[in-house]
Amino acid sequence: MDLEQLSRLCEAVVEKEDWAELARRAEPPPALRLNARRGHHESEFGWTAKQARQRGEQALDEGKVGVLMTAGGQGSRLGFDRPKGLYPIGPVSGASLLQIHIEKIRAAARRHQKSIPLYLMNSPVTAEEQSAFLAENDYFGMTEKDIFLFCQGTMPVVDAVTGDLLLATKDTLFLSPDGHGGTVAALATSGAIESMRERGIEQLFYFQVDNPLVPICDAEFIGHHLKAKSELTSMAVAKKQPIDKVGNFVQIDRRLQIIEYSDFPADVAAQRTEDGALQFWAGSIAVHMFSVDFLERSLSLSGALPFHAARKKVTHLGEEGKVVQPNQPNALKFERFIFDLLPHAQNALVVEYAEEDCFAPLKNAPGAERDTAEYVQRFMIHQHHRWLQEAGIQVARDVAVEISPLWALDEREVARRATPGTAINQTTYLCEGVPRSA
Ligand code: UD2
Repeated sequence: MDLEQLSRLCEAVVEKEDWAELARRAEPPPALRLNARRGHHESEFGWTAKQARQRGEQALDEGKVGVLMTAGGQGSRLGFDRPKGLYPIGPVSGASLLQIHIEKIRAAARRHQKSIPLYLMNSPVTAEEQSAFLAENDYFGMTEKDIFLFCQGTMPVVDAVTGDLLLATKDTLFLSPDGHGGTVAALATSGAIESMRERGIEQLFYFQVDNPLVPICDAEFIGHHLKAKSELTSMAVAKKQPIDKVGNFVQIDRRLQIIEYSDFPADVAAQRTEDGALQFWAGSIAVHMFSVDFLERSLSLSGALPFHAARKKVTHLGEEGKVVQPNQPNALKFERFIFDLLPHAQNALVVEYAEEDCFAPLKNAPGAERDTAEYVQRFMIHQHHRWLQEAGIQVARDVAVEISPLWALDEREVARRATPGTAINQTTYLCEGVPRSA
C-alpha cells in the first residue's frame, strides 16, 4: 500500500481540479451526429454509415475484435445485495444482465463465424459470486476459453476529516474498488493484454454491466473508429436536460475529454446554441472502442489516470471497536475513471446514437424517477416492439415481448426471421429453438 500516495491524495481533495474554470474554456466535441449517420451521404469525416458498417464487419470477420465489460462496482444505489450482473432484468425471461450480454456476444460471433473473446472485469466485491454464477450456468453457452475473468485493484478508504485509514473489521482495512480506470492496470497484470496479442485482438468494445441495451460489437460503431484511425472512440447520446446523469463530452485546448455531471457547472451546462439546442449536448454512456495498442501505451503515460475522490457514507469499525454508522458522508473513496484516457488518444472521436437504441442503465432502486428495473424493462420491451413492428409483425400494445439476442441480435435480423403479417397478442419470449416464424 502506497501511504505517501494516499496522503497526497487526501491533501489534493482540498485543492482539487477547478472544473468550473475548465468548463468555461470548453467547446463542443468533434462528433459524428445522428442525422449525419442516418443520411446516405458522406459525413464531414469523409465516409458514409454504410461504409463504416462494412469496415466494422470486416474487422469482425477477421476476428480482430474483443469485448471488455466492467462489472466491479458495488451497485449501492440499486439496493440489490448481489453483484449487478446477476440481476434478473429480462422483462419476460428473467434473464440476468450477464446472460443478455453473453448472448449478444455469442450472436455476434455466430454472425461473423469468428470467436469474440470476453474480458470481464470483476472487483474483490463481485468476483466470487459473479464467477460462480457464470460457472453454474455453463457460461451461458460461451466456450470457457473465450471468457477471461480478471480482477481490478482496490484502494483504502479514509476518514474524510482526519485522513485516517478506516477499518472494516478489527484486522482488515476498509478497501474499495479502484474505479473502472483500474481496468488498464488490471488488464496488464492479469495477462489479459497478452491473451489479446496471442489471439490477434486489435480492438476492444468496452461497456458497463448495467446497460442491457448496449449494442455490443455494433459493426458501424467499430467501423467509424477504424476509419477515423482513432485510438479511442466513444458513443454519445444527446442529453435531454442540461444536467443529465451522464458525463459531458467537451473539447478543451483541442483535446477531447469528459467532465462528469457532478462537476459540470450549471451555467455552462445550460448554454444553448442559436437554434435553442444544448451547446454541450453530448452525454457519455460509457460505451467505447479502444485500440489494444493504445491501452498498452497508456500504461506508460504517467498521470493519465488520476484518482478522483468521492465523499461517501461508510459504515466501519470505530476506534473503540464498535460499528460506526454515519448519517452524513464521513469517508473518502478514491477511484480512477477510464475515460480520463480520452485526451491522450490520437484521433479520438464521438459518435452519436439514439438513446432508445443503446442506453437504459440499471442504477436505482424502485421509486426513483429513472434507471430503475421497471424503467429499463420498459426500454427493452419498447425496442423489441419497434423491431418487430418494423418487420411487419403486429404486436398488441400492452403485451410484453422480449427477444433473446440469440433469436435476433438487431432489427435487421428480426426482419430476416419474422414473417410479416403475423401477430403477437400475448406475453412472448422469442428465443433459440423457437420456429422461424413469429
Ligand atoms: C457512469 C459514468 C457516467 C455515465 C454513466 C452511464 C463514471 C464516473 N460516470 O456513472 O459518466 O457514463 O456511467 O451509465 O463512470 N465499475 C467497476 N469498478 C469500479 C467502479 C465501477 O467495474 O471500481 C463499473 C460498475 O460495475 C458499473 C460502471 O463501472 O458497471 C459504472 O459505475 P457507476 O454506476 O458507479 O457509474 P455512474 O452511474 O455514476
